[in-house]
Amino acid sequence: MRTVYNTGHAQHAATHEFFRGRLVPAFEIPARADYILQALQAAGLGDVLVPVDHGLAPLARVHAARYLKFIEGAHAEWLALGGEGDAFPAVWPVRSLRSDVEPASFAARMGLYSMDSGTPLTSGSWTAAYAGAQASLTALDLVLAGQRSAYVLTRPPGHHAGADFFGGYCFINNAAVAAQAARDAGLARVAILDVDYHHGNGTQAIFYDRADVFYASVHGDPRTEFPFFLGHADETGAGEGAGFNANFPLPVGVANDGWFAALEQALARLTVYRPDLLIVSLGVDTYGGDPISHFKLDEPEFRRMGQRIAAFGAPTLFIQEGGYATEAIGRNVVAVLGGFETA
Ligand code: OKP
Ligand code: ZN
Repeated sequence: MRTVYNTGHAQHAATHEFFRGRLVPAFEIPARADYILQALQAAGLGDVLVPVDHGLAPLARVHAARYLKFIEGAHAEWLALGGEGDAFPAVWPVRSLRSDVEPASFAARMGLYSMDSGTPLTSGSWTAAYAGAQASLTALDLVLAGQRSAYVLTRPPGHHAGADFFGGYCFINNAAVAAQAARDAGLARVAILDVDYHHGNGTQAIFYDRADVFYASVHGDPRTEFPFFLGHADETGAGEGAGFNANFPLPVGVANDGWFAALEQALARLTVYRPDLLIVSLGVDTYGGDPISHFKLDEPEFRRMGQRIAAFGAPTLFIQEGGYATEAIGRNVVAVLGGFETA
């Protein structure tokens, strides 16, 4: 399997994030991708390619133009106002406040275009996130050209980013950009299988009223787990998209067989859907050793995951999302991809 590697990922390098009212060392760090790259190369998984620039237009197919413009220039605005280091939002347009009028204030726009205070916006966030979307589009091209699969090694992740907001460490929704590009290339049905520990609220929301992109997710129950405000089982799609969204929230502590039982249910839905392309939002933060997540998957289960996804039988684009047990992330990702390859 070929990998497209976001060589610009390290431009997004936050040192700290807000957690329980304090700045703590960031979890979503460049070393994550370094470990994955090392493990891929040690395993001899396949060629590692660099992204081909497809421009801004494919990003603008899923993100609002004013949002992309804001993210591109946000850190420079922050510095111009005397901000130091990474930028964080502090005020949000919650219920009863207006989000249709774009404020002039930078602080207000930071809140308008974000969902949490846990996502540092750094000097290189835009560069890294933009390159990640390009890597996703480049890998999609490989699959469209007939490859059975491809893997996007990128960070920051994407699945929490909505059409016009960042959050949950995410700025550009790579899976959504790739799914839309696949549709634009003529594929009739695209499925996104999100196996990250966290529900991909951004991906779900982007395609919620559409039947041409099915979103299915197995994740920690939002009653207790981030992103808290989306990801319940009763979210099944709306309008033309009714019946094309499937959530499988699981309680904290779920281990191997409990997780795979939910995966079977998700895949059963996708089997009926018969997608022309399967995009896997590949978070390995379901691992028992993950420092911010609470499932208990053992290392061998990641191989089983890859084998099971291969058995689904669709052309498959893996896109890296979460996974914060940094020293184990490479082994877990390679196990999924290797399991897929040998199945
Ligand atoms: C991104 B992805 C922990 C706070 C958690 C948000 C988690 C985002 C996970 N200190 N903040 O889905 O892996
Ligand atoms: Zn996650």
